[in-house]
Amino acid sequence: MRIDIISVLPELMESPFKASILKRAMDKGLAEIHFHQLRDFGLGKYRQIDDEPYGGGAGMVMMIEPLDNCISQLKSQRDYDEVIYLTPDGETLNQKIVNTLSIKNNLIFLCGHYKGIDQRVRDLHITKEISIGDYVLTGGELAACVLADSVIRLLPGVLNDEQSALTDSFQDDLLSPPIYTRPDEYKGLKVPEVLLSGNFKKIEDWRHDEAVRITQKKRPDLLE
Ligand code: 6GU
Repeated sequence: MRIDIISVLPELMESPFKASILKRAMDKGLAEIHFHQLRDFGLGKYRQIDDEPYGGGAGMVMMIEPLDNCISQLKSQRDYDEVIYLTPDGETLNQKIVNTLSIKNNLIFLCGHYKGIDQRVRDLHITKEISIGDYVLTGGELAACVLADSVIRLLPGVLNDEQSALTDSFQDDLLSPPIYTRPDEYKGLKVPEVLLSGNFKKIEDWRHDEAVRITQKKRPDLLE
């Protein structure tokens, strides 16, 4: 998978892909991330990328021309499955969207800033708009990292068997059951007997029952 990320602050997004599982995915060539500094497509001596909104109002708007030039250049080089705009007014990200994106080849992520982008960029190029939750960030960069992380970890070969994504919370619309490791008793706090029983059928049943109980308690909306 190749992800092209367009941003005025690409340096904000470098470190997540330089450690641990995501780094290994990059090193193995399973995922490629290319950052594009929107300012390189800015207009005039000052490489302008934003301007005041027509009709007045607070905040600046990202201009169409630099964005169109950047996106069009990428599109001339390869076909993209989706051009995704990270914005608080997009569709709220969930595991289903992540699963769908994980089978694509080429994605563009556009990180919003200021008051947002000229509507005509959305009309012309954007195929999907994603938010990572109902709160506001200073820009789309951290959201782009969240989205890239969630998608890349699903690519074949990124996780090993122990980390398997199949047992993730949300993959079956249930939260994960409690987990424990040694010691089996700590300051009087005991590990549930069933987990020490060696009876795999009973353990699986217990885990499922706990997953349902915890989902009911914390996220009843997932059971509907
Ligand atoms: Cl994608 N961008 C910004 N600026 N804020 C957000 C967001 C995105 N998702 C949730 N809050």
